[in-house]
Amino acid sequence: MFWFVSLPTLLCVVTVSFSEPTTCEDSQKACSVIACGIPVTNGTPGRDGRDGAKGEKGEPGQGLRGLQGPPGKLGPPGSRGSPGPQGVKGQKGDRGDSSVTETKLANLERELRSLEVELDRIKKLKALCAELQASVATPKNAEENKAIMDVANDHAFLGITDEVTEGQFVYVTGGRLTYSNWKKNEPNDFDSGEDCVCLLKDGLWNDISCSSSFVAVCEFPA
Ligand code: MFB
Ligand code: CA
Ligand code: CA
Repeated sequence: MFWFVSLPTLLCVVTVSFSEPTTCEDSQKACSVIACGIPVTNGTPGRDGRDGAKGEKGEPGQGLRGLQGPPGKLGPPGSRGSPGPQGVKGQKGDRGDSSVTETKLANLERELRSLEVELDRIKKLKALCAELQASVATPKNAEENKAIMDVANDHAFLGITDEVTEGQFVYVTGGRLTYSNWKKNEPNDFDSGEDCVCLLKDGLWNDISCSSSFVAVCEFPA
């Protein structure tokens, strides 16, 4: 055990062996400046020592990782990739609901039959007059309209139809109407099936079904 007592004038270094106990008095015999029994206080700290030699390089520190920065700007689109391998063949689909298709087909067939009947009637009208080297009367002005009305003296078919394009009436001999005398709110393609034209007793026109039964007036070239 070493006792160092720092005094301004004298220092004694006293060494003791661990084999025998040593009292302060014994030490005092060896060094008169030791004062026994007087509590001493620590001396003032000495000056800092010189810096030691540079240490070995330490292991990389495990410091706190910085916060993740914001995402960078979107880079330019990459080049188009090559087509991937062909996919696995899909499972066979469920059987389609053919009922809707069958219904639509039935409606179309019914409409076609109706048009065929209408066309047939027009053809018959044309054929009737054609046999006489005439055509179904088609008034091109009010005077002709009245003349046909007087001859027919009843409802009569005129040689006019919108069979080909609904709402676009043309002469059965070709060409678009240049004169008309429609009744109010006509033509109306009533019940979606009126493609022929009837001259009424009062001289007005109404579009009617081509399967109707009326007389026809044949018009002979002048
Ligand atoms: C309709 C007419 C149609 C038929 C129907 C009986 O007028 O446009 O051609 O004559 O009546 C409401
Ligand atoms: Ca029509
Ligand atoms: Ca009508």
